[in-house]
Amino acid sequence: MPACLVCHDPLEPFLSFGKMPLADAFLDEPELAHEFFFTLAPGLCAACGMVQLCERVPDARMFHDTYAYYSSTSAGMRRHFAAFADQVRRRALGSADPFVVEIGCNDGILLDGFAAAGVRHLGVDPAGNVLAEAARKGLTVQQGFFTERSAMDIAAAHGRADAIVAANVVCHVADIHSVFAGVRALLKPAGLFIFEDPYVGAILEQNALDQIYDEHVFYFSVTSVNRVAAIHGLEVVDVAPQPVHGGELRYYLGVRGAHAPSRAVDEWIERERASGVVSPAAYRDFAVRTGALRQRLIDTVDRILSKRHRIAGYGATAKSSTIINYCGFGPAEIEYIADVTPGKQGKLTPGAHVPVRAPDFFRAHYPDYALLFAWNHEKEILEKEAGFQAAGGTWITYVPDVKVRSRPPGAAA
Ligand code: JHZ
Ligand code: ZN
Repeated sequence: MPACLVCHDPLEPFLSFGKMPLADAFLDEPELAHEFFFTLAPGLCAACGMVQLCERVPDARMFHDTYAYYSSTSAGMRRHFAAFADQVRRRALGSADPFVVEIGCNDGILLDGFAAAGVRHLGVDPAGNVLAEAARKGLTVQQGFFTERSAMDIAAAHGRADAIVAANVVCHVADIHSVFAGVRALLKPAGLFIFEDPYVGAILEQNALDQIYDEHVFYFSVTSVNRVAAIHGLEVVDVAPQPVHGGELRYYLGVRGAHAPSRAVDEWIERERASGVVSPAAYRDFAVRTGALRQRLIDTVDRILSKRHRIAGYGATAKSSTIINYCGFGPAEIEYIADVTPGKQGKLTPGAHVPVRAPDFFRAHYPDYALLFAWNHEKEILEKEAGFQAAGGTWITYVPDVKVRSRPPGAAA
């Protein structure tokens, strides 16, 4: 029986995807022979409420110098992070010479907002290639994992931080105790630890099973985050929902007693209790619903192919690895996936080995149907690719359910 990474109680798996590849491990032909697989199975810890993967992949296998995801590929996300930086500055950076540390800064999409305002900052990330992009922009960065040890070194070298921030990172780190202990050591007594991650309540509500993959070790709720925080002398003092990545929560944590928690914290915890977000039944239902959703997507694809229509994908997301491999699709079903990331283009997707192509290739080879794997960027992509529908193409989305989009009025038949 696997054990909870937070409290060591037994975990109850509620779903198994079987053997899955690493969601961001795009491959060249010669690499196919030694592709890495692991058992993808999320579970709930009934004792502390933390949802997490039962089998974990070592950090260094996922986060290294050829990391596939560059955060700055979406204009909407650049706006989101500019507003995030503004908010952190207003709420936590009032001292004379404030210092902010970002855990997992990637290409610097969030640090940009601090640097532009002249705020002393440090970004830490193990992935050298994305970090080089941040350094190229003049941001102050350091390569490595954020651990209790490295946090103490940062405090010794730069002083303690007014704010520690992270986006789509804390839920990626199996050694969550090292991260929280590091935060406690590095944060000023009145400082704030502000981070955001996909909200498990949104995953349940939207049947977003493709949020489950190797890098997402944890699926947080306010209840579960507050319990980990308490172990390290921290507490959640505010919570704010964010409309990005399919529904996230931004958590504000302080040293216990340093800030009065807002009413929102209790309200969220009560809502989670009432809606069952921390109870096994909700996850059993999720497994049943998403199993049916998978079948509807397979049937939809089969129906389209039986009419000899062509399907391509859009957005070679980490999420797409889960849905594509879970449905058993390959290049016979999905001809190619268009993606703007240069490092993904020309490669094959993990597990299914669907070729990744540039968006220009999509425009030159429109399929009849395009499966939108970057469904969280729907507005941005549908606007950018308006020509596809105008040329008679049809989008398919699958969150919260399979939807074959009709063409906009006035489009060519
Ligand atoms: P997107 C990654 O997940 C991995 P992914 C990671 N584990 C995580 O938690 C989240 O990010 C935050 C492309 N694209 O953001 C770029 C276009 O081609 O949904 C990306 O490859 N054209 C860290 O991969 C992908 O789609 C566009 O116009 O699921 C989007 O990936 C846009 C907007 C995106 O995250
Ligand atoms: Zn637990």
